[in-house]
Amino acid sequence: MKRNLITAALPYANGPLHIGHVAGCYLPADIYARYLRNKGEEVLFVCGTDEHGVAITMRAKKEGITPQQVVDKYFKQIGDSFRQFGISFDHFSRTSREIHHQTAQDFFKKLYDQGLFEEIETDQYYDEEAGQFLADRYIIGTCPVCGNENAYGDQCEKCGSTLSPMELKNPRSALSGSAPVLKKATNWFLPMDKIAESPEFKTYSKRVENWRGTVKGQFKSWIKEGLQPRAMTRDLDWGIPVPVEGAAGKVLYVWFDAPIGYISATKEYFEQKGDKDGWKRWWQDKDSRLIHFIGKDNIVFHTIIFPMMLMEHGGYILPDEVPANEFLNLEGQKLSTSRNWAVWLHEYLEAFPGKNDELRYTLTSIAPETKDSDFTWKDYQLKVNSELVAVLGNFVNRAMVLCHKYFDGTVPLAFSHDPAHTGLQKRTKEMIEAAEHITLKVNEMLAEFKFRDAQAEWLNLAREGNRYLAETEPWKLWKSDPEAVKGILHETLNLCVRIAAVGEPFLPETSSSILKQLNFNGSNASLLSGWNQVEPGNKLGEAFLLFTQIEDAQIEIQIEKLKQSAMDNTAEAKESAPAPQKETIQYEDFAKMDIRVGTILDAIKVPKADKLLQLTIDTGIDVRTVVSGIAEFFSPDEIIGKQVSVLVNLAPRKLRGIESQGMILMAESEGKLIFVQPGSQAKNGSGIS
Ligand code: B3M
Ligand code: ZN
Repeated sequence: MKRNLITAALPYANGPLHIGHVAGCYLPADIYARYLRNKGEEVLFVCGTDEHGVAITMRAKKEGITPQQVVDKYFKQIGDSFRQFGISFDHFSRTSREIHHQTAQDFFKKLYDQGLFEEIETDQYYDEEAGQFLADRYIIGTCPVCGNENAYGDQCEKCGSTLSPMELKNPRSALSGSAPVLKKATNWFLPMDKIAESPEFKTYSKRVENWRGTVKGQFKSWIKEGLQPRAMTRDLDWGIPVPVEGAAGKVLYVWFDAPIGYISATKEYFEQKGDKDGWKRWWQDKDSRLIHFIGKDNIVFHTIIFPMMLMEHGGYILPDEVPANEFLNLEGQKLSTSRNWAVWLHEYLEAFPGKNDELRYTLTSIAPETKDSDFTWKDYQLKVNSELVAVLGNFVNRAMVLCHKYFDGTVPLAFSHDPAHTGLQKRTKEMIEAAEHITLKVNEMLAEFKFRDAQAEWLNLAREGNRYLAETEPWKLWKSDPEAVKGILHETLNLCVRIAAVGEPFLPETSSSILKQLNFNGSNASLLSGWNQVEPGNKLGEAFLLFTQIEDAQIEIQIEKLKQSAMDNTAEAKESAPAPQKETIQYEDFAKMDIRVGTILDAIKVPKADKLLQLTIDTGIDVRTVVSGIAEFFSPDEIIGKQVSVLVNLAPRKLRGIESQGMILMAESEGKLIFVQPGSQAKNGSGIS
């Protein structure tokens, strides 16, 4: 039997997990691991946090804490969320551990000693004020493609172009704001161009043919465009020191060390078990399969760079499958950490306690396996209420309640060969055959990483069950033919077991709730071994509802929360830092201004001027016309009757042919205009000073 080594991308320890991470990587990996375990296969499922790279240092800068504090905080938070959500890692590690530093350094050293790396000197941006080289993300400048003045050295977030720091116009350092200078630095490059030509890589490339479309597509396009040597070391101070002489101040490229994290997590797992060499069976024995679950932005690293590292090192197996997912959107928009446009896993767990499976179900039902997909709260509510509650929960509950009602909560006898029951038995046989067929299909789909289809097919078991009960109507037979009712409910209970067993990878908590109601304790593997699982005479557990309705109010809170984020984002975008104070004036300068309280008597739009309103104002001194640029913020109707502050001795000037005699005082706040008014009603003409 094969060993299955399953990895899930190491999340950066720079922020909490959101549902996009879950749907794209951790949930499918967990489903697959559970599926294989239930089949009785050997599985090792590893993960951990990725604690190096600029992602971490940027976060530290933003939060005003040290990188170490950042990774400690998020290692804990991410690990806690995974545990609470029930992702079944066999081991969850972190790349800051000694065992990982050692493993990554040894790995690098071996490749270095083999003479694999090319030592190349390049010009790198250096911040003289901060006294350090700048990672691509730390260089900001004008995008050569769209002119965005705040493009990063690796990417312009406005137009999406991939950039290199040298392409930016007017580069400046994100650390000090100063213009960086070019300085020569030597780094070690992985000769990807050469490795791509090796027979070993060519052989490996054949595997890619069987992988998902996007994975294959990206792989091929990288190869076609021609691979370039890529630096495996960086001039940074956060990371794993490069273990060779003359490399002071350099660390391993985060994408060199992170995938090695899978190896060190395996090592750590076995070390803790007292089996020091155990990891080798998983990484170095050809009877092991290596399967990487990742999001689509990590494809090149897992299908090209890491395999190249493994094959050049020698002795390692190469990935058998890389089921990468597309992206999940939220309410029609891209998930975004910085814009807080996300459903955070830890917040979900808090807001919906005991509803892990409801989220698992929804996310799998929209798994972005072949294209980007969209999570909406309405859809979540609909799926929980109309599928989990109405189909699955309803079926199991009917089965349980009927058994409690008629058989005092024990498992009834199966059909005997009574000729009177031929028709019923035929119908029962059909139900069992349908269930067997569905089971086969689900398993086939799971083996092919089609989790969304597999889950949808699985729910058909409950649909079969509901149909079976609706057609056989045991409640109508009870008086006339209790033996028939026994047979029907006996098989209904067998179907419940099947639902629990097949559904465990998707909804593990629900599966165990069903088994608890059936008072069953067996392994999932044994439950799948055949149809007949329930024992007549056995006592059932108490009946309880598997799911409850998601109410509108619950969903509205979540939708409101997102709306708030959207509003904060707009306000933030419009908000500019308060303008610096103007130059000092004397009291006499101020005293020259004659500002009075006035009332708007009339307001009309100025034709062909989007921004202007023509106001008629009672200033207490006279009634006059003021033209004001407030039309985008107020409609004429809503301001008539309002008291305002008017600068009355401003020299008149013509706007669109209308003479404006004065100016209304406005406060500008977060992109909005607000009237400056007396705190309570004042007499028109009152002076303001
Ligand atoms: N931390 C990137 C990411 O979260 C990275 C994955 C590492 S897997 C070895 O997208
Ligand atoms: Zn751009």
